[in-house]
Amino acid sequence: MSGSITFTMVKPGSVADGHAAHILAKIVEGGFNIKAMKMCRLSKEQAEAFYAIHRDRPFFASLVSSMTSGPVIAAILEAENAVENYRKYIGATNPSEAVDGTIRKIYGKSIEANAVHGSDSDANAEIESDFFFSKFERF
Ligand code: IDP
Ligand code: MG
Repeated sequence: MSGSITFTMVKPGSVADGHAAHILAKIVEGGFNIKAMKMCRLSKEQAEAFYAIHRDRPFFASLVSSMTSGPVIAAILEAENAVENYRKYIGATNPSEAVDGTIRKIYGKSIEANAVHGSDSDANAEIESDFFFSKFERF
């Protein structure tokens, strides 16, 4: 398959609730090809760096706390127009505003605990993929 990449994480709340396998199955069913994947737990410093763009937002401390509360499953996905198509597939940031059938609508519990991450641009997909994966872990 050819196409572009995006980066995703199954967030700690969804892993803790036992939804990871269902979410990963849905990602594959959606036509997203897994190029790299691992389970890991972010340190506070790593979560702060990953979400640095949101440093000044009122929810930053809470976001970092929830993203470090347990392991995530991080993955690089490939598809045609991966960034845009994956964001459509996961749904709006706020699960209550997400379209029926999207991952965030099904598995999201709140605007913060919204089940999954998805990159917002091709440039950030590369930066975020490099943040988590060495070239030896990418296929
Ligand atoms: P995105 O994940 O849809 O790209 P962003 O605006 O980049 O949304 O926000 C990053 C993450 O920060 C969201 O996925 C969510 O977990 C959290 N977040 C965003 N807005 C809020 C908010 O208003 N309150 C609490 N958490 C938020
Ligand atoms: Mg974002």
